[in-house]
Amino acid sequence: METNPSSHDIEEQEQEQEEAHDNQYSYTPLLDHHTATVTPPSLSRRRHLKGLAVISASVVFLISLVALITLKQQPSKAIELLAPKEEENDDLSSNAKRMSFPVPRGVAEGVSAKSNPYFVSDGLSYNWTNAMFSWQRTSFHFQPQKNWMNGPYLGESHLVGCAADPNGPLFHKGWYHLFYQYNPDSAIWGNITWGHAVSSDLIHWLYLPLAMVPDRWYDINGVWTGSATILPDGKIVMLYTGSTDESVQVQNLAYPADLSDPLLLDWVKFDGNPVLVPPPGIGLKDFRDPTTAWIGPDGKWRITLGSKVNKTGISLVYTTENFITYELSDHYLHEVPGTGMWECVDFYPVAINGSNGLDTSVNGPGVKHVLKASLDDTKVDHYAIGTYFVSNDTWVPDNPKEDVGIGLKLDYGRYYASKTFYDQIKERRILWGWINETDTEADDLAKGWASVQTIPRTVLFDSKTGTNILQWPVEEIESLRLTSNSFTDVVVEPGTVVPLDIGTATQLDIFADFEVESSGSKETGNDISGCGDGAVDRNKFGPFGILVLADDELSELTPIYFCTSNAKTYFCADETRSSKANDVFKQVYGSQVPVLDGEKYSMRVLVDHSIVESFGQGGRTVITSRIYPTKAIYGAARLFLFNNATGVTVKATLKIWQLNSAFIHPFPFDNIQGEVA
Ligand code: DQQ
Repeated sequence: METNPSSHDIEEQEQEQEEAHDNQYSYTPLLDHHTATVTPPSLSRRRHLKGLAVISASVVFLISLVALITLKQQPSKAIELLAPKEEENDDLSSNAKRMSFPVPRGVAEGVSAKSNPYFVSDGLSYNWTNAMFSWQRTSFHFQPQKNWMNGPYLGESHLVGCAADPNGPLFHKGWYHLFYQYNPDSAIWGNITWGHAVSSDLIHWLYLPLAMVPDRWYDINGVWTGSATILPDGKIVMLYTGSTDESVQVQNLAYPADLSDPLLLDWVKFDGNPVLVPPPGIGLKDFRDPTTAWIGPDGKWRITLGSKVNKTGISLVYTTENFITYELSDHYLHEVPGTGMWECVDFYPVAINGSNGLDTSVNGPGVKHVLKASLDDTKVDHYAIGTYFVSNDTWVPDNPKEDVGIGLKLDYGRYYASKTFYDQIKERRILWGWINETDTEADDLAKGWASVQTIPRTVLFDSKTGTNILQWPVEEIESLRLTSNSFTDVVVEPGTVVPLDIGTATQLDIFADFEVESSGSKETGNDISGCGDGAVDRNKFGPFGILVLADDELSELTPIYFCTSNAKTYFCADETRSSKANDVFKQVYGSQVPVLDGEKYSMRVLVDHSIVESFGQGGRTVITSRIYPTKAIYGAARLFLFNNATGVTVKATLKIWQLNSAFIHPFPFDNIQGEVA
């Protein structure tokens, strides 16, 4: 098998960095910012001034007084910056909201334009090097194709492409197909086409020619997101949103030109497009992203798609018998006031008991339905579990307090526009999500690419809790496993960091279980709100976990951790010290995770260069981090355990695999023409 063309540069870098590494560990403990806050740098100066005041004349005393007033203001400013004390909220994104409130880039400037609604750079660009940018490219996550060309920053080779929402995933004649929102010309959103790649195992991918490009009046401003439906006779129907020559959002129909082609290379856009235009009362730019269709007992197919009415997010339902003419249901599938425009709605059944996924049309006893919406206003994917009533095409959440958009998030990290499909071969439902960037557009242009797809994850209903789904990396990822290290019952004392000697730590599959020594007290660790301000926020019971992508000096590190407060456990990822660069957005992400009686605290963490996907308690709570280290890269990246609790010892048991790189290349048409079936 061919090796990745960029791996030579990377190996050289790794060697250099490894030689520089002297293996002498000297660790500074993780900082406790409370201490820093209580003892602000100005305090000793204040004492000094007080002393002067005692022994000096009244003029000096007055000066001291002025100084004292000024100095008194400094600590409170520091506290204001550090303390998140807004309303108690399991959702830690409030940390980000404190930082800035720019208006998200919305429809007018291009839906899905790079738009972290919370990030405003201070304008200071980090001095990125080519080696740093190269290292960020992942090794086993799907990324846009490399286009080789001359570029201003990277010399002779330049990577180009911006990929976003996964579109129309399906399995056909031995191949998994992934389509995705793609700008083939630039690393920022625009000129949206459908990129296309195939894989026989969801891990190794072969890029194919673009599937659909914006070339008709009804999609000239973008071939936007859509979904595939496989009909009972094996035909494939693709419905997608087109942005018309007047930027109106319409739904279009496409189908494969040749169903016998396993690669589905050619797509025909239906002559009668568009098949749906915005109905009365719906904004011309608020009508997008049709789902996979499901069939009801009346033999009619249904689709749903996202919209809004004022600030209420809604999902419209249409029925159809032929995918050409449609009837709008007089009910919304669902609506949630205050959630704004719903994008990329996903709707599918899950079995209440059972380890298989369900095809999209399955319904009946023993089945619940998941409704997911991507909230355009916040760029967050939310879901809820409930019951679907096919008689009037409505869905009701099990718990109205945890309704779509106000309750659970699919992923608490950097993640958006996800979509599932049913894999009829392995009888599982697979979820894809888009990991977008948190650096500046200028940096994306400099490195020449943007965005990554998550590792495909299976989705099941969590029959133990009954309140959430479970997400887990597809089993095929295990084929990348190389050597492993095991550590049993590693004792991590309060306030310590323990190195795990596994060598380079940039491509890993980590399983870690933690047991907390009984404290013998009834305290519940109630002085931290959720994930707090990150892993530096301490109480008697935590936080504890691992530090990924850390350098030996711990000058850069990303803690993935558990934290107990108010008798609840939170699963968290703290990016705040992940990079020395200031022009990237860093956030503390996380949420409550159910830990049932008798369960250990357990996490699985996939590290792939700049992407960290973390699964808490078997995938009940998931956090994807997109981070940009400057030092903890190549051979300098290390893995540690940490326990920042003040009062308990934890025991950690880990199994850690080094992971190989996946083979992700253009399809070798020249070599194996005709041998793809
Ligand atoms: N991305 C597409 C839209 C969708 C959005 C446009 C979500 O169809 O609503 O690129 O990221």
